[in-house]
Amino acid sequence: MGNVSVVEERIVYRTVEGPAPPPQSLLDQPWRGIDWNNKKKLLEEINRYTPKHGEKHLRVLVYGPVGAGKSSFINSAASALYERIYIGAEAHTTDASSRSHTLKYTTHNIFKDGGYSDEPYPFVFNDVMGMEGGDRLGMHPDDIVMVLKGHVKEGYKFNPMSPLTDKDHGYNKNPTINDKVHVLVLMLSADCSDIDPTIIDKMEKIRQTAHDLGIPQIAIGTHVDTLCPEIHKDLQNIYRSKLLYTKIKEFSKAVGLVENCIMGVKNYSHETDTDDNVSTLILLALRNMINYGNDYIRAHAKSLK
Ligand SMILES: Nc1nc2c(ncn2[C@@H]2O[C@H](COP(=O)(O)OP(=O)(O)OP(=O)(O)O)[C@@H](O)[C@H]2O)c(=O)[nH]1
Ligand SMILES: [Mg+2]
Repeated sequence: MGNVSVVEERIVYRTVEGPAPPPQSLLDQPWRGIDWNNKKKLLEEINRYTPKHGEKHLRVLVYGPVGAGKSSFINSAASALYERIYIGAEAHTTDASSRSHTLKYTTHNIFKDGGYSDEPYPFVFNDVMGMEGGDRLGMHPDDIVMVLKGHVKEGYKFNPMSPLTDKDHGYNKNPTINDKVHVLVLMLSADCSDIDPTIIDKMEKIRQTAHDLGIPQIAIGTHVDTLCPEIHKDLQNIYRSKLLYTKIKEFSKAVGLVENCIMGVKNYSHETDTDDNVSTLILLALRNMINYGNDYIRAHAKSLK
């Protein structure tokens, strides 16, 4: 009898209040706090980094699936620092071929004084070919391992069918601290379906090598604006979006990184001028990369030389 009255109560409630409201797409409170007025302080912190342990620069390697936004992120970091749009690393519209557009191993410098100085910042980015599912497509995981250890010469053209060997012209026999990677960044589009399991397998080898070398690893979820309409409407909703919250949990499980090593960004993609909210998230990611890289170099300075 008791159960029946509970059911009746619910029926009465629905009748009086109307249909149940649609599930909210925003959390009441952000699950990660962001100071949206922090841009100036972030710029100061980034400018403060100076190499102290024998390195000329700190090297950040950006890898991930085709079209994730690797080249766009490098351009966005420069745009945020220059406070104007920069389009140096070739980013491309995603086309039907879904093949990687970045084929060569390229180091990108960002220049001081809003890009007007010829003096580069003491951190560089490497853009590599995108990863694809299957054995013979996209960046080979062995090539990324070569990059991590500093064995790949500038301008080397990756070949998915045959990874670099120590016999090749593009092989750097004696890498210095400046050739080696100090921070590994996995770039993933938040606005994509599940990551291809064969790509996850390839990532595992890279992740394990970086782990064995002690290289800090972070993941960046791009395309947050196309994932969630609430983020598209207002980027400050990024850590209130239930969709992104779920996505970051999925990423964390799939790629084996703890949630505080996963950040969301919206890359500059169609804009003709910079925006403080977009730049704040990019600079936060950049500031963390520099701090983690600096910690790593300090701890491993002897073995890196
Ligand atoms: N809306 C939106 N578009 C983005 C974002 N990041 C990148 N894009 C767009 O996504 C497309 C692919 O970006 P790229 O930077 O070329 O991607 P990639 O990872 O370098 O790709 P490959 O070098 O071909 O492997 C471009 O059209 C970019 O403008 C983002 O955060 N939001
Ligand atoms: Mg690219």
